[in-house]
Amino acid sequence: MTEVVLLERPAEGVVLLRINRPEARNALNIEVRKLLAKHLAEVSEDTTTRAVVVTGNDKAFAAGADIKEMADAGTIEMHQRGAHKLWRTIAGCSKPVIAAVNGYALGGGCEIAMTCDIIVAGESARFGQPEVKIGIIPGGGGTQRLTRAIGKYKAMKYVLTGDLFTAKEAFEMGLVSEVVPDPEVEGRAIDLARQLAALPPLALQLAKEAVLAGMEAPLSTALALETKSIQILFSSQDQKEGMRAFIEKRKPKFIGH
Ligand code: DAK
Repeated sequence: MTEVVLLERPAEGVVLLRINRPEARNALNIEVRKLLAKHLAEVSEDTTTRAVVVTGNDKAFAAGADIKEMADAGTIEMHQRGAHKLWRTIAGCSKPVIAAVNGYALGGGCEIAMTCDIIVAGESARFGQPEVKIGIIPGGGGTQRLTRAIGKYKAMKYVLTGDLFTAKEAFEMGLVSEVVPDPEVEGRAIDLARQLAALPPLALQLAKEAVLAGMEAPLSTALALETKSIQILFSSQDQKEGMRAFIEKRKPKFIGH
């Protein structure tokens, strides 16, 4: 049987997770969701992995949850399938996660991209939350993360109409970090991951936590969290090494604690 999520190591410290159901536009069936969650939980714990790239293929990052698999499901079955756990695992990954998006990122696919920390999109990528067209609403964070990323009135338009939007529009609205030519998406995401893999992991982890937790908190609480986080880093060897290396005009060698 074909593995529906492939794990590759394209560079030192970098893990690439490739959703691999091209015949179904990478629709997220239970198996894909379980494997993605499993790999992400493992790389979160693995000290040799410093950054993660999640990608699909040239036609689809992921066209959403597998409609054929859920069409006849009832409430209790949907609850027991625990789909919501996947998005939580990605958002909770302690390493930086980069989405490399070519083709369609729709519904649950767009929601996966939005739980990543950085989104690199190809020029022809298409994003959207088209769930209303099949009688549901975004259920993997789309009503909330899209609204926080692009604001109420744009998010409301896309959530209510189900219309798709382009990579350029996504970039202009603040949903995408970078737009590059389609063939360069994966390479650019790996380059970014390699760049992150060379940086002190504790600093990256605390920076990610401060941004994400801060987004949910009042400004004063978020600023206090930031202050505590920077203070904690002064106990790390990587902080001593980074600053000494700067002063001694040499390249730092980070060890991860
Ligand atoms: N599910 C299942 N199969 C899909 C699929 C999907 N989402 N998307 C595409 N496919 C399949 C097609 O059925 C077709 O299969 P065959 O007919 O060859 O067997 C094959 O992939 C190729 O698709 P097309 O022929 O349609 O290819 P096109 O290039 O013409 O169009 C497209 C690509 C992506 C625009 C189109 O396939 C499309 O509109 N797909 C559906 C997009 C969509 O509606 N996505 C939202 C799904 S709902 C939850 C949390 C989250 C969710 C649910 C629950 N809980 C916490 C409970 C998430 C829900 C969703 O994402």
